Amino acid sequence: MEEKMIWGAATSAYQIEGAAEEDGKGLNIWDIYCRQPGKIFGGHTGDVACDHYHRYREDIGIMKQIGISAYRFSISWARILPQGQGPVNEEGIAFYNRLIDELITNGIEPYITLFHWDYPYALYQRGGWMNPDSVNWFAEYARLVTERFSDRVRYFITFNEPQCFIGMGHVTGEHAPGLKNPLHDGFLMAHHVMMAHGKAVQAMRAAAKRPIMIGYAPTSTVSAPASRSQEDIEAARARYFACPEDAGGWSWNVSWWSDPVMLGRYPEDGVKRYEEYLPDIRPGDLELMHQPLDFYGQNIYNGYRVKAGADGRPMVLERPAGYETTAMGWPVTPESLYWGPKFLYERYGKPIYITENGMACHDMVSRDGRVHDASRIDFMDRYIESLLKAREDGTDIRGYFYWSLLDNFEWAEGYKDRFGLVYVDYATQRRVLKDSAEWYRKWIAGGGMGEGYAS
Ligand code: IFM
Repeated sequence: MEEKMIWGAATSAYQIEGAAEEDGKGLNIWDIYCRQPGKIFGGHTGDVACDHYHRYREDIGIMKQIGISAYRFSISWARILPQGQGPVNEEGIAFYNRLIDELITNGIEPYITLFHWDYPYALYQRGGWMNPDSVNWFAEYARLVTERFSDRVRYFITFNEPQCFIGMGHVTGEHAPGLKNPLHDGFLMAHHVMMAHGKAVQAMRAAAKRPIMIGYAPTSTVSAPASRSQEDIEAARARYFACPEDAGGWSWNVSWWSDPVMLGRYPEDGVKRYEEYLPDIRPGDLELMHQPLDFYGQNIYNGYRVKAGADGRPMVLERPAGYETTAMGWPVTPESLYWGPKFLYERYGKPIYITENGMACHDMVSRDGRVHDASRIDFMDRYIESLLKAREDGTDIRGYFYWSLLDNFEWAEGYKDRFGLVYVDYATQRRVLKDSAEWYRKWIAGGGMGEGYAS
């Protein structure tokens, strides 16, 4: 690969910023949801989080120390548009201007995600993603972000993990706004989200102050072949892109959320399987969703193994007894960063960024004052090795963002789970760089195939 590989870290607004009601910010659905008893572990909220709103300079200093060349963060929609649309909150814009300027001064490329789950409460009260106007609301917000920041920011991502904010937020109900709507509503909201993506891309291209790069960041659990045989590889690929037979599992799906955006059509098997839940798909809807993109992001944490069964159909293998897991019980499967990007690149043909990858560990500050997170180092080492192997084998991979820079608010799990390269003591807001931050620093500084690597 000729293209340079970027090494970054990612966060999202609600998970780190805090300042929930400061400087004119409007409320979002997570502000409201967290205040309902029993919804979040320990009754935690994002009201203060990592206080990044006030400590962003220190945090950027840490990024510089680690040596990351790119930082992926999200904008809090309600911080800059308190009602979701209409009057602009200039103090909110000023915060992001300070953040962006500080990143650039420190030689770190900003990657803006427009939407990472914190939907403005005022728009939710108007029907949220169920309302067809949500398409225009998002495009208006995207236009504003582009007008204000594209003089300095080149990379933009529309949505982070639409599977989660629709599936977990509006169908299974464990995330904000906590709805358990019928599946038909889920499909309608998904349709609106992808139209909102397309309309936003059009608005952003029109408003950009200079050429910008736009991508999309869904998530997937990767289907990896049990062996290198052609049959198993085909079986794994088929399973990865298939729409689940059980419509209840629909939202955890690659092709439903990406084929319309990347290829301009819904996957055929899904259209047949989910016929009874489908919204009214009007002429022009799919064309709108399918706007030219510059890259395709993917959040990948783990996967499962698949082999070709005797009847040729994909068979998912049981995990072996005692398989490796993270502190949250997620399987550790480094091969996901080989097969996921490879299959996605073959299907969608766009440069790939791993927009999130990481693990939660049982981190603690030891007596020597340090955080010895050996298992995170091993995880990163093995996952990155797979990713670079895929790159060597011809998958066009442009970057890797570790999730997350800081320990932060892990949604329904509150502050229980720690994903950061940097430990946060929430009582004092003291930051401690973990051993993994030092490992990543060395990696980027030229160890292995760090910055500037070209195969
Ligand atoms: O913290 C989340 C992030 O907001 C979205 N992707 C998965 C991460 C870990 O659960």
